[in-house]
Amino acid sequence: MRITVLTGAGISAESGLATFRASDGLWENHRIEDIATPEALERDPALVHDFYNMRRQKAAEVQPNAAHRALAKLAGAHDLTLITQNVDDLHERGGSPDVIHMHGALNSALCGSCDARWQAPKLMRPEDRCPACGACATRPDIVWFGEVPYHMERIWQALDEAELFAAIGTSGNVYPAAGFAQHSARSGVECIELNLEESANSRDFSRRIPGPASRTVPEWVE
Ligand code: BV8
Repeated sequence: MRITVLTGAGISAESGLATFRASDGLWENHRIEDIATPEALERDPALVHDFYNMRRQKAAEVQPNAAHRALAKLAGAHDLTLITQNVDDLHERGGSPDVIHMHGALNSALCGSCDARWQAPKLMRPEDRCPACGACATRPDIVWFGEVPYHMERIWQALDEAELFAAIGTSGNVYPAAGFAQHSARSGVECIELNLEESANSRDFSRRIPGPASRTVPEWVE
């Protein structure tokens, strides 16, 4: 069966990574919408680098949970397209072979000048230089608010061609990801939501499986 899955911060919550809602969308009294923007990097590069250095460090310290591992198992039994809004690498470390990071990845660095990408160091600093062009324009390889998400062509195609769409651990607040269920439903795809609580777009799903992902996802995959 062709299955398309979208995951959000909720799938990594039980591994110990804070979700955006749990932290009230705040970090050191800054709204995340105010840090996760190109303007924030311009205004206060040290603050933005610190925010991502802290999250890169934390993501390296935690382990994938049963939900990540269950999706890796699903990939072995079905034609699965796994799309994640998350920037951690827990899907990969949980065994998923092909993960579409639509909002980028903590372990990747990007040159704002020549678009080169490389493995991000543990700590990125404003004065770092691009290894390819030497410009002092390095940034986390993350899609910020106001920027175009990665791999959208492949994502729209996977949403149209799926026989089943499942959203796991996302509050449905950020677009275009929050519109994926509606998009798939319009193509006649069955949409299910596995989430701890109601999300902003629960009404877009024909079925909901409430509860913690580390229990609901392995049960659903079974
Ligand atoms: C774009 C990387 C154009 C950064 C992120 C007005 C209306 C509509 C849209 C807009 C608007 N104004 C502006 C926009 C566009 C904007 C947007 O949507 N803004 C919002 C605030 C309204 N979007 C953009 O700018 C995007 N770009 O639109 O470009 C375009 C459009 C289409 C096609 C091409 C181009 C780019 C947005 C990307 C921002 N970057 N991440 C970083 O990580 O630092 S967003 C970030 O927050 C996440 O990636 C995710 O996408 C989003 C929400 O996070 P969630 O994953 O849902 O996590 P959250 O904490 O919110 O929820 C967790 C859920 O898990 C909860 O429901 C909870 O109950 C559940 N849960 C908790 N524990 C568990 C659990 N579930 C199961 N088990 C558990 N144990």
